[in-house]
Amino acid sequence: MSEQAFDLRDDDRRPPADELTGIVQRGLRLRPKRLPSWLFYDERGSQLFEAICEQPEYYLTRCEISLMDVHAGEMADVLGEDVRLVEYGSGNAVKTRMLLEHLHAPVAYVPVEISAEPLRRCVHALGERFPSLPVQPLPGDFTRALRLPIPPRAPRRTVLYFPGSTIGNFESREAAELLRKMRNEMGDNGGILIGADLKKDHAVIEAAYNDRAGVTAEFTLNMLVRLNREIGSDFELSRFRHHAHYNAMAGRIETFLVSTRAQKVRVGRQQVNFADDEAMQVEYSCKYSQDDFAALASKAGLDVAHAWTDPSGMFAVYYLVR
Ligand code: AVI
Repeated sequence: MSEQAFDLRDDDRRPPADELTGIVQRGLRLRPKRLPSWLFYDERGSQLFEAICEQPEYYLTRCEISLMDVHAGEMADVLGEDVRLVEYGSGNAVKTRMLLEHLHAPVAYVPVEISAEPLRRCVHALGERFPSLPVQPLPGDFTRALRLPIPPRAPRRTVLYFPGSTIGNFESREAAELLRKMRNEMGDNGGILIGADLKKDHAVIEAAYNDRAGVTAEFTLNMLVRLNREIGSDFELSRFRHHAHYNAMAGRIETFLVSTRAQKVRVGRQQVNFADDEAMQVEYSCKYSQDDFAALASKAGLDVAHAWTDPSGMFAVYYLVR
């Protein structure tokens, strides 16, 4: 199964080393130190993320798929005929296929993806399964304004599909900004079909980010492997550990790389000091109750027209309209 994160930037689109060094140095000057989560997704990081999706504790992917299994037909009815489906990220072929399977006379499918290889794979896979569906790949970063390709015929509406709870990796102000941008792109009659993880028993959420096989820990530490390779930093992997905990007040998993001793790390021409037990923040995964999500959507001028949950009530997909 192939999941894609919003900010995948694998090797074909990585920023030049100088730029990357600057990004990392700036993050390490913040208090607490903080690095952006898109740094996870080099080629190895993307593979590890796929492996996370297979872990028994990581319920998100499984629950969203079972939700689609039950409700994709109903979603397609709500979206109606002649839809142009624009996917943020080139998509987990499984969920996208489940939706496309039910859509009524879709006008086109437009996967938006920053990395060439996942985009190519997606076009190929969907072309084989849906030979008569026009697929119009759009290489690019969906956090920026999109110029959608001219569709082969006039769609009745444009629906932006954003599965996977990737919206949760944005802090709430950024998430509202992204939804506002999506609102512009979907137009007056359009909509947004978006997956978001629900709040639940804290232990269940924490276990999903601390799998027993240690795949998530390897995923987190791989960020340092990537930096050592790409900008020549000298992070010593054995001197950092993965730590993910649920902050109930903020409603999010907060993931850190924690220094296991006082140490100095070289990043470009700078020496960076880490104190013993100092935590560097690398990811947020925000969790929303249905009410929280409606409030977030309303900040972007959007209403929840429909909400579906999986049979175990762990995950939700919302249809947002103006
Ligand atoms: C991509 N995103 C929705 C994942 C999440 O659950 O926040 C990334 C992830 N990080 C650790 N495990 C999974």
